[in-house]
Amino acid sequence: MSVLERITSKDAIALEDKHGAHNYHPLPVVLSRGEGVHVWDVEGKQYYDFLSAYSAVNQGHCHPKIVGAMTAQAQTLTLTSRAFHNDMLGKYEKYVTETFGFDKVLPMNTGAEAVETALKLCRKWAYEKKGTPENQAEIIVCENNFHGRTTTIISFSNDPVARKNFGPYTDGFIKIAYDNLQALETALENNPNVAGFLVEPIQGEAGVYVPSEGYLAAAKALCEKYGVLFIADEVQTGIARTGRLLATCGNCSCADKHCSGSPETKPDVLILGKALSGGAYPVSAVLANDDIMGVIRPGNHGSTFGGNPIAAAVGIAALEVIKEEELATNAYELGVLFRAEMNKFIATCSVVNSVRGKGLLNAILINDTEDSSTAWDICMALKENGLLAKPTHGNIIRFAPPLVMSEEQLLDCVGIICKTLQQFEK
Ligand code: IF1
Repeated sequence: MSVLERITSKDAIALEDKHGAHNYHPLPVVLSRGEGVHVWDVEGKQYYDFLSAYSAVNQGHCHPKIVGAMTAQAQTLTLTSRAFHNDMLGKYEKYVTETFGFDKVLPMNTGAEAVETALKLCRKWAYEKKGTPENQAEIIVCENNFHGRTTTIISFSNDPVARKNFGPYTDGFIKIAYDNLQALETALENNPNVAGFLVEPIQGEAGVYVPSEGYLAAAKALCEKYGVLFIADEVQTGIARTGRLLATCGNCSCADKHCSGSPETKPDVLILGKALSGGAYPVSAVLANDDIMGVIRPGNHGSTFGGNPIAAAVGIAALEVIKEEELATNAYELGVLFRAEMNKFIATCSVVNSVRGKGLLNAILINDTEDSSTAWDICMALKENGLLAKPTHGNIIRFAPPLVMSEEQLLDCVGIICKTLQQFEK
């Protein structure tokens, strides 16, 4: 079969069903084109994308600047491995470290790899800088976390679907309640073997759970007090999604209108992925200062593709787009508008309980049980009405459009969402 041959949605889904592992349950829509905030299915129907590939496509689909950088690099040099230098990596490393305000970056490809890298870095730092006895290092994580799919990462997940029958699991993790400073202090005190605290600034998969005001700053202060690394997983919250370049913006050079730059939340170790490439290519990164990253020496860690020339070119272009188009500011302002409009609607309806989120990472809570199909049915109806979103945890629907949306488009989307929700009023 020629790859250029036209295919119907039904046939495309049948092919996946027959030949692909069943590790996903997608909405039955087959996309073949994307541009900006829109995607089109194989039959030509246009949709607003309200998932953005789980916040990877913040810069919008097929952004010409990112695609241009990728195409030019793909025609010049794609991969050298790290056995040799390439002329793009250093430029990218300078740009990314200056943008986020760290001494060093370690480039990887996927979010899970970057999380693994941060965990290894944290442990090695503990043994070599803190004097933790060999194999005793422990890392504190939060309940209902989502950090990826590797064996080690699922070892500290508490989602039975992601975890069950994949054991034996990796030791060395302590799980505490999210958004609970007392739990963090209890886990830190009287345990000299704690090496770090790994946290999502907003829990995405858990249903866009925004912690209390001041939680991250206080958590960082506790980490400092007990001499452990504060590690932020900004794979989903980073790159302007929550209305600032980072949810934990420190002394970076973001210049975002709504970011006062709060060094009190700046992580010791920052994990990025997804929109670091604008969704064009797998690009992830771990950033830290020299006193931490210095423990990594030749042979300790690596990846065939990490830091490849295409990733470097794409990474620079993707961050330039964020800055040039002031996407953090747009996400902030449209986020305020979206929640205000949804709250107006919620006051008049019984099908939605509440809306929550930050910037353009939001979720609505459907007024039904977690095991009901209501959220899924609403997403199917949204699809019919030209907007794509996906339920998370049964009765929650996440709304995360590309950040290149205009105010007019956002209000159009609010109209579609409210009209659709009205169909579910009893
Ligand atoms: C899937 C969720 C989103 C992440 C954070 C690391 C990673 C992710 C905070 C790993 C990945 C994705 C992966 C995707 C679903 C998705 C997701 F619903 F599961 F939680 F975005 F909301 N840290 N999140 O959110 O990055 O290795 O995938 O590049 O089905 O696994 P990755």
